[in-house]
Amino acid sequence: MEISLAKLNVYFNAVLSTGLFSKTFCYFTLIQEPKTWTEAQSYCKKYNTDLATIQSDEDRYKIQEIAISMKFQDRAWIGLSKNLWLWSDQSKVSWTSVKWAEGQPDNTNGNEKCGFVRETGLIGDEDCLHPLPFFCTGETRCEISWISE
Ligand SMILES: [Ca+2]
Repeated sequence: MEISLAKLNVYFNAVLSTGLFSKTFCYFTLIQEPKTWTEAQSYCKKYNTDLATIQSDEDRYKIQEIAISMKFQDRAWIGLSKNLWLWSDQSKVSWTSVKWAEGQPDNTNGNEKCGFVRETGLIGDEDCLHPLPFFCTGETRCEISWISE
């Protein structure tokens, strides 16, 4: 059976240990249960990861790949927030490598201090208390399944 990349679902746990699949498939994990930004960050950290950092074409491609495979068409928190716009791990944002969605950031009501990513891999700002699905980074919660023909 041939397994195409587009049919891979990225999910939870240990299939990787079989050695059948590349680790790159679990670069990010999408958690579909909506949480506030802070709750989402805590959730990722509980599994020894962090909210996703998205600042390269490869990162954007991974987001798109996961979104397609999980039929996800929404916004999801990533590890971006401002006072000074930092990633969740406190590293600085490389603004040349961040790509905003059209019309973003718009800081609606002056209250959008956290970053989300769309299924396109492009990012925007939103009220941190707004519950959204979210992307964790890291490899501790990865599982791969696929749909056969
Ligand atoms: Ca916004």
